[in-house]
Amino acid sequence: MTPLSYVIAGSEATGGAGIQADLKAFQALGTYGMGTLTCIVSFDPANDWGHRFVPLDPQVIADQIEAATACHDLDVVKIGMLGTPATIDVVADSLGRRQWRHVVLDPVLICKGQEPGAALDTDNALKARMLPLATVVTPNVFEARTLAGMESISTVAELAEAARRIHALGPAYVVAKGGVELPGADAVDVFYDGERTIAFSAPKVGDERVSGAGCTFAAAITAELAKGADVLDAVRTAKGLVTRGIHDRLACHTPFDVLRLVPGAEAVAVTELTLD
Ligand code: PXL
Repeated sequence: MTPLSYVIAGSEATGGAGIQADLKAFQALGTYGMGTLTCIVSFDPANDWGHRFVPLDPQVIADQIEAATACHDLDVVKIGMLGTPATIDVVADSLGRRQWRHVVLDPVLICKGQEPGAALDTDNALKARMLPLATVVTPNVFEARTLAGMESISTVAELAEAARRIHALGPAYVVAKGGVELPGADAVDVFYDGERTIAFSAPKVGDERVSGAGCTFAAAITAELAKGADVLDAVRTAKGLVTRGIHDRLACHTPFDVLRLVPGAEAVAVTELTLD
């Protein structure tokens, strides 16, 4: 049977992040991809590439989810940028209408250009309504800090503590991404499933953040889960693919490069270490 990968996320008009990145990852991993749009982000070249953010009408989001789920037998979904409490409500309600084998949540929190007040409401709604539905959640350091309620995260041990706290909020699997935010030669992600704490590492590729890495990581996990992989194998594959894509990054006129998936490129080897 054809593995089906489904994402509910925003459009990022330059093609680096958002649903554009998700669909590329779905295709690269040999799955049939489909997507529901929640919002449209257009960077503003005249304003330091800040985010111009337009949410879609909640009914339009509900209609898309209805169409996708009626057309295909879906059991795995990735949730990317939602952006407003109203969007979170409609997505949570729609997801709650059926059984999902996996809901992979990339808890995209802040978006430059949004009002901080609105962003706080959105963070709270995400925590209250989406975290309990998620089976896998993939916060970066900033998101892990916010969701876990920690002052700072600057070591792998603190990242592991954040993963444990987030696990207690609902998701069966937490993958907290250290990326370039933690010191050291390697980019370390910490996996926690209530029993095992496992560090996945690969050598850092420079010290700058690359656009699209977080989106591609969660999308790759989703595609592997759609293919029947278990979560640990899916995370390993996703990290190898994303690290390769960071090596193969595309330079552009934004101040940051974007991840690029080159067809046929071999995944980077990932090291695994059980902690505690
Ligand atoms: O990388 C986070 C992200 C996700 N989704 C959309 C985005 C961004 C960042 O720009 O625009 C739509």
